[in-house]
Amino acid sequence: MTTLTDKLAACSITTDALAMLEKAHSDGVSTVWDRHEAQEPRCGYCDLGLSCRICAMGPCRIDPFGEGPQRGVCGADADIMVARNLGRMIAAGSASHSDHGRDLAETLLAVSEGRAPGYGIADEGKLRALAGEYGIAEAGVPALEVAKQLAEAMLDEYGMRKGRLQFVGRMPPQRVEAWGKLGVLPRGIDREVTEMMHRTHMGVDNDYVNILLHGFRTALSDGLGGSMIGTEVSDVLFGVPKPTMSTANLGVLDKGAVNILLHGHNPIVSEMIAQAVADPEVQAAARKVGATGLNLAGLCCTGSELLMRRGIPIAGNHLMTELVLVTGAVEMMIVDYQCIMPALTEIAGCYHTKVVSTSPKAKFIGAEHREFTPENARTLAKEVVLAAVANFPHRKPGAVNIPGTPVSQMSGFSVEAVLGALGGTPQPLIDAIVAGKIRGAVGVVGCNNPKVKHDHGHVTLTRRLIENDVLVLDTGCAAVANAKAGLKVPEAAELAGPGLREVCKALGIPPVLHTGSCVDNTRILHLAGALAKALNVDTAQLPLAGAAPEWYSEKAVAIAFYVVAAGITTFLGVVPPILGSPNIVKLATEGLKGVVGASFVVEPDPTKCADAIIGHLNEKRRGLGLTV
Ligand code: SF4
Ligand code: MSK
Repeated sequence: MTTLTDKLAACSITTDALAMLEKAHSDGVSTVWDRHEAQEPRCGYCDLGLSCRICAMGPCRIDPFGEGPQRGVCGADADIMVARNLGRMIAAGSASHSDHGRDLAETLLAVSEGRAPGYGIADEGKLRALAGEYGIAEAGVPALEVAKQLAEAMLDEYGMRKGRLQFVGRMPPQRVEAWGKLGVLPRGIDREVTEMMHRTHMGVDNDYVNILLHGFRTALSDGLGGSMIGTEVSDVLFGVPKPTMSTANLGVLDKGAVNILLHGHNPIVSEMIAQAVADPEVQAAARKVGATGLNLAGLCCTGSELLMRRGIPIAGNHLMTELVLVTGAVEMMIVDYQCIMPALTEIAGCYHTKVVSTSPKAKFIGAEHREFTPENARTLAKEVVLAAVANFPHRKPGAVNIPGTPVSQMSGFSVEAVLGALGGTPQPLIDAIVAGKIRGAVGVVGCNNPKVKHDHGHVTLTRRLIENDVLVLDTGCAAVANAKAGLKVPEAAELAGPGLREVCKALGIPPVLHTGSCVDNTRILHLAGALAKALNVDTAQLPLAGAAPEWYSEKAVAIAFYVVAAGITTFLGVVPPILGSPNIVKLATEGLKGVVGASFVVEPDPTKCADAIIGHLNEKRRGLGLTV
């Protein structure tokens, strides 16, 4: 008979999660795992991508066993249905990241026009370098004027009518030429997303290959457009991340302090909250209510943004966002957008936690809405933080349980920091790869998903890769998992194979480099482009791979598509809803190799996945004439 302990143990590999799952059970709080279980058995048609509700002649489904209907009412077959569904996932993911990037470009514009008190240009060097990339004359021009021109040029890229996105130039000419021949060079960001929605309307693009090609174009408008703008403008406004020490897991909460959690993706609000917390008046208010002070911690990707730039500790990733509330020690959770489960307000209501939403795009029933704009952010941040302080006396002391001891981590590996650690050029990395000390590099990215034991995929895969001399760059929720497992301190070099260990020790870096949040996967893309250019080869020739062992989000689908479009084979731990179309499965896993020089591999077992990645890196090494 399965006991409760066995049942909970199957949910997560992390001790803080398990402790809070037990507490949730005794507190009568249901979590994402309970809701996941309640959804079983899942709809087999949807799982295979064989259901469609795009129009009112439907909903329709296709029988995968060939006995029932083989076409929807409009005549769509399995290939069209799967391609349309996948295309819409890519469009939604690209739109999410890119809209985040737009908010940053608009904030940069507001700063340049003097409308954003509290914000400023944190890195003028980066601002001027970006202006140079955009062909904006900046020498002798005041920084705010440069910022205005750059923000306008970036915002123009959203609705651009002709040409191609500026950051395409970061990729090697061989790759750009291949995209040109395929007709997938990304044009305006909004244009590609809109076109995907158009093509997947009933009766428009009825060729599954043509839909998926536009999927690449849409995803590239995210990777070399909206997401990359998000990353680069965040660096200009808040600083380019540098290697910084911090901590991770639920132990970062402080029993004596007013605990404020920042959750979501966009640093615009969280940076202002971080400033407000440092205000002496706010600190004095906290002491007045009996707290020792204020304690800020991050969750998910907003957490990564704060961690990378300010060293603010991170409490957890996607599946920890409910469990952190179960500690009973959180006065306030401030959210922006994306990956914020609608269940959070109900769970917060079981304790004394206030949830504050901040974006007009993301409101929550049960949350207090305080809308942040560039103009009001500084004043509002202080008001919101003072409201968190006022909530401290409402804490129920008997309900508080903060599990675990924080684990140390080193974060902050922007492209600039990686190149800085290498002495300013990618050459030492190239030398280490050529010498076989580093077999290759893999981006381990993406979410958690209750279909996978929490953090098991990320940590098992990453450990095996570094043991085999593979340098890992991680982002988002994968990065939190690896930090909690202790893989992101320089001492973790001892867990790496001999070659990688030697390189890490020489440079004083961990074998797993945190490059940021979900939008910051563009840093990995940028680095891949720089490596390929330095070697005068195509990105597809390099010993690189992408991996998303626990992905759930449409944004992850967009990321996977732009990574594969860049010629980098990507390994997925969760099966995407495409199995209903054998033609699309064949195209994704085999056919694409001849088209973009890369493919998708689905391998749910993280150990087998690591071995498959190592085999793939070896094949790329042989292709370059390197030893294996
Ligand atoms: Fe059915 Fe076609 Fe409408 Fe989809 S688009 S719901 S398959 S009729
Ligand atoms: S937060 S998109 S669960 S990585 Fe970026 Fe994590 Fe995935 Fe959200």
